[in-house]
Amino acid sequence: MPAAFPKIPAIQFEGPKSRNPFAFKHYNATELVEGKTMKDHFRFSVVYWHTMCGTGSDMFGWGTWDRPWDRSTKDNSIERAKRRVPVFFEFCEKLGAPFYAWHDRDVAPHGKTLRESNRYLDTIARLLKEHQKASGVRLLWGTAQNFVHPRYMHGAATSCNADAFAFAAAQVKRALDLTHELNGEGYVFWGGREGYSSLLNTDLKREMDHLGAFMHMAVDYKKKIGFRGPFYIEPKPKEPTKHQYDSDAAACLNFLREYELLNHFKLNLETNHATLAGHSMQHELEVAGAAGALGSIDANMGDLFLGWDTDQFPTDLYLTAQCMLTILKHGGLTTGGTNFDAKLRRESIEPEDLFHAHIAGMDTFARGLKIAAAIRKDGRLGEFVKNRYRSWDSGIGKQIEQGKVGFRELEAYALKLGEVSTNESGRQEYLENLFNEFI
Ligand code: XUL
Ligand code: CO
Repeated sequence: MPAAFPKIPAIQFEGPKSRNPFAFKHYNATELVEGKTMKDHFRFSVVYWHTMCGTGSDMFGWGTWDRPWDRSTKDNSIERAKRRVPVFFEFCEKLGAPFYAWHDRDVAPHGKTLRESNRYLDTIARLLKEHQKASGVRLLWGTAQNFVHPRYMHGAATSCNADAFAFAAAQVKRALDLTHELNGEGYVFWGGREGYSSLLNTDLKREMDHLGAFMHMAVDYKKKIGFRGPFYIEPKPKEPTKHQYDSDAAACLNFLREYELLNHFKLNLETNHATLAGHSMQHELEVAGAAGALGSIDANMGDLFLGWDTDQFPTDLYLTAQCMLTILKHGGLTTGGTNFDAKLRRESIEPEDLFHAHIAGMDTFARGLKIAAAIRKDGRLGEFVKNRYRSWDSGIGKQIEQGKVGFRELEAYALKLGEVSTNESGRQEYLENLFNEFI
């Protein structure tokens, strides 16, 4: 098959002065930051669904992207699925992305039966394996698409229909087998339609119990096949349902604790999902980090004026600097990665736009990393926070943290003290300006 991107060379690092749009200005894979290469900090990953299967359609209009490699084949055909594999790997190789991610039903088409779908998936799996081997591009995570087909209209693991639950289990089983076979680093559960549109027709407790049972079955199966990669839950508060059970990091952690699953899961956090939940991405990262559950990120951003899940490429320096500050604080990404769950704008219609978008995302994250590392090296921000809590390092604060005092002792202490007179300024504006020094 001829090259899909014949005019585009392998993207190289040329430095900030370069004016070449097909070069990195800031992402330099081998450059060390805090003793680790940029390649290892980020573990950048390209998603199959938006990159190969996106069409540019939205709720109001048909697709706008006419991909040359799709022209000779029919929608949802195995021939089209086969043709897309080499195109995808050519893209990842030229971009220098070390990882990729898929849903079962975006690499391979839906069959008329589960058996036929499985056969399609096996055919494509062989191709993916060959291309992974030839290119060195690795699988960051796999996942099952349990939300597009009408059988999942009421949800999958949380459906009112037990047959849909069974079907979803069968699908996840195969997706796990395949992730394992392709040496995937992890496996993601995003609760596509695990939620409700109306409480009038919903038994919330029963649905949550079913979701817990489903996850335990997945953990059991993972052990059975010897898959060692982590499981991740990806929070999202709404879309497509009005309330998704995995609504944000805190809700996911609560679910995992309640159903005794926390040892088996970490979180895969996505920026646009965080903002839909009314949180910043940094908030979600901090919440996950505090629970030791910061696993991986779906790197994108939303548009506050549109308000829905626009999945734009991350080009906001404040965002990436804040993300990297928190990620570095919690020890960095290990099995996870920086996965571009992001899509081109409807008006960005040419294949080369895929390169511009990913280069932009990678460069913005590289700058974010350098900014975060510089803030950490400077030390003023870290020192400010440390100093702000110094009352806990000795005296009564230390005794509280050590569990040595209770309400009685604290009452006696407070009576003696008379009043809290030592409050200091939070200095928010000073710190925001300090942060800006490094942008
Ligand atoms: C949907 C979304 C998914 C998950 C994987 O909003 O983010 O693509 O990342 O199922
Ligand atoms: Co995602």
